[in-house]
Amino acid sequence: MTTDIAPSIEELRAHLARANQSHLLAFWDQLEDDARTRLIDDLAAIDFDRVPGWIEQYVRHKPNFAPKGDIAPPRSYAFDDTIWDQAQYRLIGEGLLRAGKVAAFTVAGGQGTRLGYDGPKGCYPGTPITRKPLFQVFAEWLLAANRRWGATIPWYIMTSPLNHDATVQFFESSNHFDLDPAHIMFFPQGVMPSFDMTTGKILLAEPHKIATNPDGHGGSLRALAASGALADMRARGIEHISYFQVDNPLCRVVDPIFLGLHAAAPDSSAEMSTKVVSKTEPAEKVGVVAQVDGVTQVLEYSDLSDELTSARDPDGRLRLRAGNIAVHAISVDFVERLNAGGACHLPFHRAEKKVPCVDPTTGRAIDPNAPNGIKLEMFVFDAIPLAGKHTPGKGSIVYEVDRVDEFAPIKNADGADSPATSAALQTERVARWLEWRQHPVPRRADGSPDCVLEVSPITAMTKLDFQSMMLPEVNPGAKVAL
Ligand code: UD2
Repeated sequence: MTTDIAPSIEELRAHLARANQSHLLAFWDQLEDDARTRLIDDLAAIDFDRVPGWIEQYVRHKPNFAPKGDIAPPRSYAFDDTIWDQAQYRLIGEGLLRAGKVAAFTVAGGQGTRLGYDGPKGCYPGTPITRKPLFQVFAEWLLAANRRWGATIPWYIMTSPLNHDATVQFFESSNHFDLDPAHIMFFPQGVMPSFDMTTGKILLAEPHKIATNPDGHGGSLRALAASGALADMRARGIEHISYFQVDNPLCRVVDPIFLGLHAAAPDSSAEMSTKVVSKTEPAEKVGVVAQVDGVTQVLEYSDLSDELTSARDPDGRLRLRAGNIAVHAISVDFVERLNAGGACHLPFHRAEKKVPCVDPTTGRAIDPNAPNGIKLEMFVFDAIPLAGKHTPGKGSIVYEVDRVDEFAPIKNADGADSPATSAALQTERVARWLEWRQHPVPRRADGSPDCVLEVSPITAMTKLDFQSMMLPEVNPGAKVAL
C-alpha cells in the first residue's frame, strides 16, 4: 500500500526529526491512503527549515513589540487643513482611476470570532435599514466608481481556506452584485501551523491533519504574489492597490485624494500609504501611526504602554492620535519588491488561543477550555517601515480623514465597534451630509439623530454628491434609506 510513497515518507521523517516534529507522523501507520495524502499535503505546505526558529523566537519567548527610540506623531495631510492642495491631488487620483491604474483589494480572511457570526464576515448585514451585506456595500462603491470615472476597477478579495468556498458561493448566488465576474478575483491566504504553548510542538487537529490558522492580513502581501493576482494586476496595467478591511461599511473603496497623495506627494515613496482618523479616547482599540526614530510605522494598541497611549499635547489632544483605520494605498512595484527572491517575510505576532487538537501519544481528542496553543500572524502594516527604504527623503505618507465620514467598523457582537455602534455612525454621517445642505434632521436632547439613515454609494459617494440631490423629509423616528 505504501511502497510508492515510502521513499518520500522516509525523507519526510528525517526532515521532521531534524525540526523536532516527528510526532506529526504518530498515526501514520493507522491512516488510510487518502488520509496519508492529505497529511502529506499539509506537511508539504510547512517550511520546516524555519520551524525551529519560529518556536524559539515566538513560542518559547514572547517577542517584544514595545517601541523603542524616539516616538513622535507622524507628519500627516489632514482633511481639514488648507495648507495643502486637496484639489490637485484629487485630480491626480482621478487620473489614475480613469487610466485604469487602480485595483481594489479587500482582506476578508479573518475568522470573525469576536462578532460571533457563522460565515464570512463580508456576508454580514452591515447597513442599518436595508441590511446589505458588507460585500454588497463595497460592490456598490465599485459600480459607482466605475460609472463616475469611466473605468473598470478590478476587485481582488483575499479569503482564507476556512471561508473561501462560502465567499465565492455567496458572490455567485448574489449575481456578483451586478459587477462583471471577469473583474473579481478571489484567492485564499496562506496558513501557519499552530503550536502547543508548552512544548512548542506543532499541533495535530486530527490524526491526518495539521492544526493551522490563517497567516494574518500581512499574509496578503505574499498571497497576492503566490495566487497570481499580482501578475494579473500587471497584465491589466494596474499600478496601485487600494487595500481595505472587510469590516468597515464606511470605507471609501477607492479615494482619489488618497491615491493622488500616495502617488504624487513630494514626501511619498508611492510605495505604501495609510489613512488615519484622529483618536479621541486612549482606550480605543486602533493602532496608531507614529514615527519611531524618524521611520513611519504602526504601533499596535496592545503593544503601547498606558503612558504613551494617554500622553496629551498642550492643546489637550492625544499626542499619538493618528489612529490606523487599515486603509492603505500600496504600489504593485512595492509588493513585487517585497516578494523578490521568495515569499515576503514580515515579523510574526503571537496570540494565545484555544486550539482543539489530538494528543499525539494517546490519540485522545482535546477540546481545551483555556488557551493551549500559539497562533502566529503577520500584520500588513509591518511593511510600512520598508516603504521608501531606498528613496532618501521619501517614505510612507499619512492622510487623516474625518472619522464620521469613513470609519464605522463592525468587529464585536456588542459594545464598541459593534453592529449597533456602526449603525449609529452610519446614521450620523448621513445626518451631517443632510445638515450640510441645511436640510433639517430631527435630533434628540443628547444630540443624536432621532431617526435611522443609510445611503448607498450609488446614490452618494461623498457629501458633495448631496449638493444637487432632491432630499427627502426626515421625520422623528423615521427610517430613510437613500
Ligand atoms: C485592526 C488593526 C488595528 C486597527 C483596526 C481598525 C490589526 C492587528 N489591528 O484591528 O490596528 O487598525 O483594525 O479597524 O490588524 N484578516 C484576514 N486574514 C487574517 C486576519 C485578518 O484577512 O488572517 C482581515 C479580517 O478579515 C479583517 C481585517 O483583516 O478584514 C482585520 O483583522 P482583525 O479583526 O484581526 O484586526 P483588528 O480589528 O483587531
